[in-house]
Amino acid sequence: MTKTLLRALAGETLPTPPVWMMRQAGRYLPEYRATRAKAGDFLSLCYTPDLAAEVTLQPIRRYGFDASILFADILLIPQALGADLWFVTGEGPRLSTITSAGDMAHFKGKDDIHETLAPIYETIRILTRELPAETTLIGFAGAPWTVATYMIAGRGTSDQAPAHALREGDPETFDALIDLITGATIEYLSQQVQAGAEVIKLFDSWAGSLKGDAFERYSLQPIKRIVTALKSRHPGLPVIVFPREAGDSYPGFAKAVGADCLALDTSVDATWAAETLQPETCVQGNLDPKLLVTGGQPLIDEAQRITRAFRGGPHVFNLGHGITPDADPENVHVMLDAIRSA
Ligand code: 1CP
Repeated sequence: MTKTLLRALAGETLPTPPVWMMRQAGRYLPEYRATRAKAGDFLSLCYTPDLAAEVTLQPIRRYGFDASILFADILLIPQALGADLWFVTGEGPRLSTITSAGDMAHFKGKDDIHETLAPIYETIRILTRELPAETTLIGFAGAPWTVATYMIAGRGTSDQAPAHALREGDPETFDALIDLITGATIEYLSQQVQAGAEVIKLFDSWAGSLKGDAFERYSLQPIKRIVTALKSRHPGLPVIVFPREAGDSYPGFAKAVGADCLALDTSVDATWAAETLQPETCVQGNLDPKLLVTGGQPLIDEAQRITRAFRGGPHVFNLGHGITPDADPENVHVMLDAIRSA
């Protein structure tokens, strides 16, 4: 096995960690903005395999990252299930909302999503042909709780209040929604693997707003169900999980869900994580994306501090959240040089 990402995910300690970035294909790159303009809008870009493959490849050409992440979005599953989805430029995603069981009555079943999602599988097939031999292809989906927060509120929210309200006020409807998303996600990711995705990442971006029993029931358990099903269908498939802002629920999480790697957000201290989390699992993270905006010596120092902190065990270098549109593309070269010379 020569691909460095796969080696780290298998538990190997490497002299230099494999590197990729969350949202590495995105608006901070002029070539992304050009291809997006050609597609017309964000969803057309996701559903046009040639163009989606092109933007997936752009950061690989520019920086030679060790991994490439499929260009798509976590909100394509809601759309495939029958929710309305559109993007408001400069604001973000908008979806139809869910306030009662009636709003889900017209949804499709978990096995009926592939007609909508077929272009995504085609993007993966193109990438398996076009990616450099040493680059690992990561497929992904949102975790059920995070996807549910968007489906219920109809947009991104800072406190996920509408989702919490449905969870507490109408648990039957909420549980049915989580179950539907979980089942659909298993089918979607399984098709991604069949098309050529070598690693799967699950993004639970809003895991941090669940506490105690609710965290266990709606972040951990659905993720565990997905990981278990995928690994039984695709033995040996490596899985990365990102329970963002899970705080004191990070320890034990990867093991509990059966994942191979735990992605860390910016709030997690690398020295603490090296002592507490890395002995149980490969860790991924966790440079603050703001440093790619501001750059300079603080960027170099922090990239090297993280690299050195995790040097004693399996580590995948990444950001603690997605790179932002105002990041300077030159700073990514600075980050890579810093990691390699740490
Ligand atoms: O204007 C544009 O061009 C759209 C910006 C954009 C991009 C580049 C969106 C809208 N989605 C994406 C691609 C994307 N999204 C990828 C693949 C590209 C890559 O990583 O290189 C991935 C993995 C995602 C995942 C995603 N989408 C998450 C989970 C990760 C995270 O950031 O926490 C979430 C929450 C989304 C929803 C979403 N899609 C887009 C936006 C702006 C948002 C967030 C909306 C909000 O919360 O308000």
